[in-house]
Amino acid sequence: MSLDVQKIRKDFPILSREVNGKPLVYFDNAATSQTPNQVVDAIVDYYHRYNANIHRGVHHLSQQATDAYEEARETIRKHFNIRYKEEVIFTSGTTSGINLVAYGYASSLKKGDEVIVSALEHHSNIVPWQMLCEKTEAILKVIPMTDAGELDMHAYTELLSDKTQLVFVNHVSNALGTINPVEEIIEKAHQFGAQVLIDGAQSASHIKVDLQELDADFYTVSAHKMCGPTGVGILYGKKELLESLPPYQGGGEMIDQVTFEKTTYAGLPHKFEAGTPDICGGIAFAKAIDYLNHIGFENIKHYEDELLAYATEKLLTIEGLKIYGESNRKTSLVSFNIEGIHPYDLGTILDKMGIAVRTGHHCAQPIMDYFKIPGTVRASFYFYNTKEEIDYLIEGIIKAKKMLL
Ligand code: 7TS
Repeated sequence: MSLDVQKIRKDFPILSREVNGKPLVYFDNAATSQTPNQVVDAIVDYYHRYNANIHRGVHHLSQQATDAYEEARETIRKHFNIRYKEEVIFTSGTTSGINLVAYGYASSLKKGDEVIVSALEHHSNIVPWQMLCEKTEAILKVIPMTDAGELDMHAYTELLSDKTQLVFVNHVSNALGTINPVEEIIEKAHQFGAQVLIDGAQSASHIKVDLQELDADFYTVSAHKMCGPTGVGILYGKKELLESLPPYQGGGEMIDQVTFEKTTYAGLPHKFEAGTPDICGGIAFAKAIDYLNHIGFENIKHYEDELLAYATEKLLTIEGLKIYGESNRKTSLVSFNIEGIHPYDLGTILDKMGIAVRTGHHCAQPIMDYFKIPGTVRASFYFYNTKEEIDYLIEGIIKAKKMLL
């Protein structure tokens, strides 16, 4: 089945606005995706009809909000084929999910233990582990990358040993779009008894992930990259591992009994959900997942592959343009530079034409260092983008090139 993109675009009023007097072309979806009416309506409905704190009140509204929030958890569980509802921890997004796990391992890692990260990571999946290594004197090892922007899997195999405790890799690189072979990474790590955290910030929006099949130990997601609101996401963790980790934050909701002598903690998932969560955000996240499933991930993938192939082919006709990230397993994202032009300058001119791209290091400085560049221009597509918009980008780049060179 093909997508009726014109019909889909009607769900996103923002796509019809103008920027700098030109129709908006929104190609910054890897930073945050746009939000369809169905999700915005769910947010409005929550605040109009049943805004209340959850898990606490005997009153009607509190019960209604609690039921909706727990139903949202169930929708998310089903979508990712997670075995138990307790394994779905609501967080404020990928960054907080990773920090929760990194904090938790501080009490079990020992001096000389090894943890493995990849060269393709967002800073969110580097810095928390560096902080963990500083605290525990564990050693951080890095899976190197290749010129094509793929992980060197042979080198990965060599890094693994009985000392390896943890491996953390993103499913999809935000700077290059590479889809990493996470199945193989997980399987190999498990052979050494190591646990694996997969950063799913860039994958969950494009790929339907089956977490039982994937067998990741932890998986993190941000709602705002998959048509949901900002400030909410989930951490999936295998039950026995989550049970063994200490709570991340103390406060209301996460306790069983509190006395000044001793506090006992609530069971999963509440142990990791201190304080009032983003109730509306969780409910809206589930709506976003329903929306995406209604469109269908197979349809999304098929259409986005077409957009990627089209954009890649057209971009490469521009003289002096180099694309970074040449894996043949990519999501719909192109990161590029034009010889002699700073990415920031190109991005600024494109913005004047109403085209939103991201420029800079994309919070992935080690990748930029590898290519010895200050940054790239990144155009990241989603299922509501069109080939006509890509044509407009190409025209824009050609015009900008004339102005800048
Ligand atoms: N990991 C990856 C792979 C990401 O792409 C991002 C955000 C994060 C973690 C952090 O997610 P957050 O929701 O907690 O902020 N990436 C981007 C980006 O590429 N441009 O802006 C944000």
